[in-house]
Amino acid sequence: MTNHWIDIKNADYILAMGSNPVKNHPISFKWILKAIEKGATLISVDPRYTRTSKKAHLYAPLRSGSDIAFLGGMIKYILEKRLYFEAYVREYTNASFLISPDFKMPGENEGVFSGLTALKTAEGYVDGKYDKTTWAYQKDENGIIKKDKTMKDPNCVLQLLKKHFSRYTLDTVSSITGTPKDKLEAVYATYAKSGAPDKTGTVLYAMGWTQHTVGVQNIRTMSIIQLLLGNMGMAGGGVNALRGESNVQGSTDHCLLYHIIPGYLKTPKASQPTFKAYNEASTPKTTDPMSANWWSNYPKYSASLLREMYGKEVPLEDAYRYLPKLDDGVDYSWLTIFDQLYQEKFTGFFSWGQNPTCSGANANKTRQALTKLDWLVNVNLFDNETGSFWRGPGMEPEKIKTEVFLLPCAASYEKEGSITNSGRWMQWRYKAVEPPGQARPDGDIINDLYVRLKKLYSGKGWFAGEGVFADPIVKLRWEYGPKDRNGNVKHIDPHMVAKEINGYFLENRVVKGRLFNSGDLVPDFTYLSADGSTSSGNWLYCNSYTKEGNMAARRRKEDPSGIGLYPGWSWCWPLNRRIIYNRASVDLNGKPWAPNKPVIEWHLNVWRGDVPDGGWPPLSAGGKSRYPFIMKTEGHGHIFGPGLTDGPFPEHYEPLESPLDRNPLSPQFVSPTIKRWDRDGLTNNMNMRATNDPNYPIICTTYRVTEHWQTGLMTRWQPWLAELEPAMFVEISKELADQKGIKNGEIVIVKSARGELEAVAMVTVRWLPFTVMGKTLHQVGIPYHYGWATTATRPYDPKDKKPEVFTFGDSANIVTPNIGDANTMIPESKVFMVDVVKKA
Ligand SMILES: Nc1nc2c(c(=O)[nH]1)N[C@H]1C(S)=C(S)[C@@H](COP(=O)(O)OP(=O)(O)OC[C@H]3O[C@@H](n4cnc5c(=O)[nH]c(N)nc54)[C@H](O)[C@@H]3O)O[C@H]1N2
Ligand SMILES: Nc1nc2c(c(=O)[nH]1)N[C@H]1C(S)=C(S)[C@@H](COP(=O)(O)OP(=O)(O)OC[C@H]3O[C@@H](n4cnc5c(=O)[nH]c(N)nc54)[C@H](O)[C@@H]3O)O[C@H]1N2
Ligand SMILES: [Mo]
Repeated sequence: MTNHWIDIKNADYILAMGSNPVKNHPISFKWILKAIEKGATLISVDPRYTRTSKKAHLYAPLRSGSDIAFLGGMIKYILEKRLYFEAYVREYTNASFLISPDFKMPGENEGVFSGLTALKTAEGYVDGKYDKTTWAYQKDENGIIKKDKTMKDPNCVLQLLKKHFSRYTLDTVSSITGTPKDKLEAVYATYAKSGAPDKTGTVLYAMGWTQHTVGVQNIRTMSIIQLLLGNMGMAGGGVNALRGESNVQGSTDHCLLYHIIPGYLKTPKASQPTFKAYNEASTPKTTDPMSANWWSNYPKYSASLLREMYGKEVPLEDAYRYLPKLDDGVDYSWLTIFDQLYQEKFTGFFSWGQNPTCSGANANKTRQALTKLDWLVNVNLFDNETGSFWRGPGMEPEKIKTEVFLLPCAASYEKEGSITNSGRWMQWRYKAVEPPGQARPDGDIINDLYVRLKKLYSGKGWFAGEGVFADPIVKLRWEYGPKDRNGNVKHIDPHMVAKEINGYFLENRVVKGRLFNSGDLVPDFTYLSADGSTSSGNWLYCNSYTKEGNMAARRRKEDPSGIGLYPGWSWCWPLNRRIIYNRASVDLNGKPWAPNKPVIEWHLNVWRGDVPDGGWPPLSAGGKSRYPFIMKTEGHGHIFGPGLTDGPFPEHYEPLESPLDRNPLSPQFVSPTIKRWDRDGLTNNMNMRATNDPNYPIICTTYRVTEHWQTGLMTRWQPWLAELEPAMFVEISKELADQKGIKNGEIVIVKSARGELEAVAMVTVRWLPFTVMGKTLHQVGIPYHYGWATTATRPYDPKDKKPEVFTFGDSANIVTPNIGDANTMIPESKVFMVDVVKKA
């Protein structure tokens, strides 16, 4: 979230699109209701009429996978009717920037942007990669970007945007999305009202937008709208990802994903052999003196991270050499890892706090992949379908070589530590009860693993001489708990970990006129240094554990801002700034655009309110000021976004599995730059695809219910919850049910090119057929919480021979496709093709 949960109450318009907050983020609704009480309008856009739709003032359906068309139409509407917030767009976004005259857009270039190298096939380009040379700003002789502040130059971003989206007429959009035209217009007209300077609109999105081959571009389309309407940096505005697992924000900050290391630093690449080369490649440059270009501080953060990992004794270049490197052009995402497992490129696998045989797309392939391992370690609260994969449907245990270990671990209430929520708030939590039996906190399991690995690699003791390239492990600093006589950490102390993440001075230093001694905690990241004199496990969290104590544990309830910032409650990154990009919430003189809900204000030559995005004076101060979007090299919000792999503007492409035989907008069928698993290896690799295939004529999506949590490990064996949602079901419209002769409550089979799933038919008015390109299309939906281990095979209580409620079903991922987003590789679990038939 650019903003935070409580801030939703400040919105005048709330668009829940690509999410279902009533079901999946119920507490968010507390703040949505507060906004509604003050007169806000709630809009729900979802293929299915959800509980959020029920609460909304305005609901519009759309066919899964058509959000870019839907929102592209909104961009056209805003531009044509001049409903954008002109001063904001001109001063704070790159709308006025001039783009290279060689840049070409899909409307004039066979459905793709300029610079594509790809194979041409009957369905357009495939296996493509963009050379982004033409996606460039025009610059003057000093390297400063050329601008046209009138935004009339045909090569300026605003005019290009207008031209690009001029193709997204109401008729075209409606025929792609299946949304009636009056609904489109109603949503556009309502949301566009948030473009008034003192009005704000927020967007709440989650997996309905991300789990697509065009997932990142879905979010980009909305980000463009938020910039056009001047909603970024404002109270009640922003682009707000309602995040999933309770600490997924924290784990992403600390490097859950393969392409980043803590604090969104870049994972080193093999082509960057030295720390110098790595820093050089990672640090953006600008000649514009008005741009803060915050990432120019990169070397300070990377050096401090290496110091945390390897300490002062190891030279920075050596420490860098110890880090694993990515090969160029290879991705190490979830789909790729399981494909590699499937191809027997791994011998062992730690499945840590996950259940991939149920959560991962194309689950049959995932399950097969596990049979090819020598060993599997399942670190979990309970045994699950992953640890017991060899017992699953269709498995022949006697033929499976994989040795499985279960390491029981403590649940969140059985250990101390922090959780960072979607609003970037790091909140400290305490241990409530002791873990049962042999269960231990994850940190202690990792610590044991480390102590033993170190012993193996150090060439001492009973495993002597096993270590190859031992230094990266042996020299690792490990100051995470009290030590035993051998210098090994006995157990993890979460406070020591939190302090390491914050960082220390490693030498006595005077910085900004203050004296610090070696061993002092660093007050915030502006004190970090590139010369190796500071450590910090994550620069973004520097300031979270200081001389004043554990900031995340704070529980002060005052709100001097009056807009719900609560600066003394826990701590949030960066620097306790509750709304990021907040310098865009004021005019050039530092006066709030929305005086009724000011985030910051320039008052008597200082900022008051939230922690400002940099302390420089407002833009009217000229050279002493800095542009507000400080994380962008050019200091401006990106309406034109040249950083992505699949285009600087969003463009509608069909999902990999589509009910159509062509893209209504252009000759390019699906995104040209996605990795087409269905093309390399085909069926022998279990990457099947069915598109425009009469055997699979129905669109399908997957989603959540309140009663279950994820793959259901923690909820399916809870008798009350199981009673409420006992079984895999498929929601199907009355029209489709009639056509198929299916009755409510009957058992049906949902089948895709990859597998078959039993489900209870839930015939409902919540789904309506779509009219797309003149054809009637049906969509169905299935929840993703089930697995093959049910209470029929495993009772709630081992002593309980006859459970009262039987759960049944298997994972939705039996039927989902093996395809990922062009930028992130998240699987396209929100749209694919199936058939639904009565069980014989
Ligand atoms: N009770 C409960 N709460 C949860 C979870 C849980 O398992 N149980 N899981 C948590 C996790 S990890 C996450 S990531 C979040 C996910 O939160 P959400 O993203 O809200 O969850 P979903 O229900 O998967 O999907 C949201 C909606 O997307 C719609 N949808 C499907 N296709 C499309 C499309 O193409 N476009 C649009 N606009 N919408 C589409 C679906 O109909 C669905 O209503 O929830 C979190 N909260
Ligand atoms: N078809 C389809 N597939 C999806 C999605 C979808 O919408 N549709 N959503 C996707 C999303 S958003 C997500 S986040 C993934 C989730 O995918 P997974 O993370 O693989 O699934 P979970 O069921 O959340 O697994 C978490 C496991 O952690 C265990 N656990 C709980 N607490 C702890 C702990 O403290 N320590 C350890 N070690 N284990 C613990 C739980 O028992 C559980 O088995 O699924 C994805 N898969
Ligand atoms: Mo998630």
